[in-house]
Amino acid sequence: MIQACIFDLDGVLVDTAVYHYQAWKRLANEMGFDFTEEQNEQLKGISRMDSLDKILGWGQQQKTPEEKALLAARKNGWYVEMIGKMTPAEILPGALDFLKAARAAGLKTGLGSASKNSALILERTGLLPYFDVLVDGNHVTKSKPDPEVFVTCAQQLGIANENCVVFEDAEAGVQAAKAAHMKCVGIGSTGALTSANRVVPDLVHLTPQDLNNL
Ligand code: B16
Ligand code: MG
Repeated sequence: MIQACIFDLDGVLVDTAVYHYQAWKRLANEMGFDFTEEQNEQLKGISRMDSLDKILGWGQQQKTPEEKALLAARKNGWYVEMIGKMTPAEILPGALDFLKAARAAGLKTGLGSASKNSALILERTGLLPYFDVLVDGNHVTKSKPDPEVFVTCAQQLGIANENCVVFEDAEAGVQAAKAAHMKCVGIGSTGALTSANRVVPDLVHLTPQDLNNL
């Protein structure tokens, strides 16, 4: 019996991937190389430092840990400037209505995001009041596909893992949900995220009542 919904942020509730892409691209361009939107797909759901390592690999750049910290901070400065201007109009289709319906149906709601900027994004988009618990990159040490972020969220919600359903747009996140023994709804094109229990294009196509038939 499903008792809680745990939502990933980027790609499920809002599309911040476009801002991540712009900021990482600017950083790569400063270092003298570029990467494609297809490559950017690989950065979805993984942490800031893991993203930087991948990008540096694409550009064949060697950096010290100190240089990497400065580069990540530089990218984050540009990113925060962009997300600081987000509005509720940027909530993805169906997300707000689904959150409201889940809470009205008595389900607990939690956030399980890799982002260290989740509070600012939720505040800017007006989504903050719809969550019982927030767990993000500030509270965990291991990145998805490790299940730590979802397990921590379930613990804080006081709900057994088996009774939680995770909403994810990234393969690493689907694997994390499965490793936590939670149900998983993939958000994206059907055909991708094949290990999710069900894949829907967006939250318009789902009701809380559907969750007990996953
Ligand atoms: P930050 P999610 C993830 O968010 C993004 O998908 C990923 O591209 C990003 O690197 C990660 O957050 C860290 O974000 O730099 O803001 O800490 O999909 O887990 O909500
Ligand atoms: Mg995501």
